Amino acid sequence: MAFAPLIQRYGLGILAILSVINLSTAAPFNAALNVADAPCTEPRVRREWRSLNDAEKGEYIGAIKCLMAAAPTGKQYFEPITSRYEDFVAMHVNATGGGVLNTERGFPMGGTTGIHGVGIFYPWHRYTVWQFEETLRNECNYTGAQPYWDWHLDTPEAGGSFVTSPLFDPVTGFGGNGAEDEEDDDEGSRGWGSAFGGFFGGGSGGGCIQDGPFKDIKLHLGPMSTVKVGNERCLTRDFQGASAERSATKANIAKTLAIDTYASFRSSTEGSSGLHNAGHGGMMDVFSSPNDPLFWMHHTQIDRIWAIWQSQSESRLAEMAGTTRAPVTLDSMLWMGFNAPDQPVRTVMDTLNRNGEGFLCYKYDVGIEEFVD
Ligand SMILES: [Cu+2]
Repeated sequence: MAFAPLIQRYGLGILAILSVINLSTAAPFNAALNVADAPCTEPRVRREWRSLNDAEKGEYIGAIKCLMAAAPTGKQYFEPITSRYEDFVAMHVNATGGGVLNTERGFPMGGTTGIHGVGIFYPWHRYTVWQFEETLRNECNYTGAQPYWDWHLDTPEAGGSFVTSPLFDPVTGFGGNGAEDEEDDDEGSRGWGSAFGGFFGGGSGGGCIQDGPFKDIKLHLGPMSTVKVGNERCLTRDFQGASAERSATKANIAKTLAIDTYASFRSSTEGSSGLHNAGHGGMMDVFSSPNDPLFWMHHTQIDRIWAIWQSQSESRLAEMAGTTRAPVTLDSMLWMGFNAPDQPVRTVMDTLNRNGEGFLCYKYDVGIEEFVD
């Protein structure tokens, strides 16, 4: 099926709409389009999950369930999509593959395309988290900011532990581990279907999650890059708490924040420091990971780490490096398919849009003081 030309045509359509909107005085239909006149005067404040009260937590979970119950917009491009929530999963699957759909066989997984292991990792995820937050607010009446999961608080040195994280609370959180899967311990294959943890198996779970608000949801995208009808399954998790606790230490985070170039900082986050993997509880399905709502909590923390790194020098608001299909610059486009207009990297460099080139307007409640004395 000729998906790629369809999407290309759609992309051009979006550009046409953009130019019309910019020339008219009509109200923009999407905050992301309202670039020129969007001074950030009242930034939303993103807070750590455990600083929300129970009502706020309930409102956030309820808004996600609302998206999961709402009609999809992308079904014409990705047939398995069943909900507005899965629009976002499909975008991540597709962007991971470089934005080119190759139906049944999925996407080529290479180091020079897509959104992981490449320079565009941070800006692309910043943009998609923002779009998710906007969608919760605009389409599901959510009134708060996107919360984050500070996994450092779940390390023994901070007085916690991964498995007892309040994020996994069955009532006020996202529910806990998947059922123990005996085969998972030696086979290592079950993790391919796990949306959270256990990419290579060997975690303490591996089966369907057992409790919490998402216990009964059905996944339709993935595993991995597969996008085809007929893959309905439960949400699985496979906790690998020890590796998460090793990575999320204050010393390790401080060391990562002390790196002085974006290129090294980015590759350390995704590689040697283990920070990106920390919240994924080990590794998780790199393509369809947003199937698990914890994805957004984790990636907001990852975004916070970038914002904190940026906060150490003004020049970092314009520092970009690395590759996707070509060298990544401030002018590289962030591809969001049917979910949102494509935007150049420069528009998401500053969460407070201080130079007026972007549209973001948020900040984090706690900054570098948490990790650096
Ligand atoms: Cu990702």
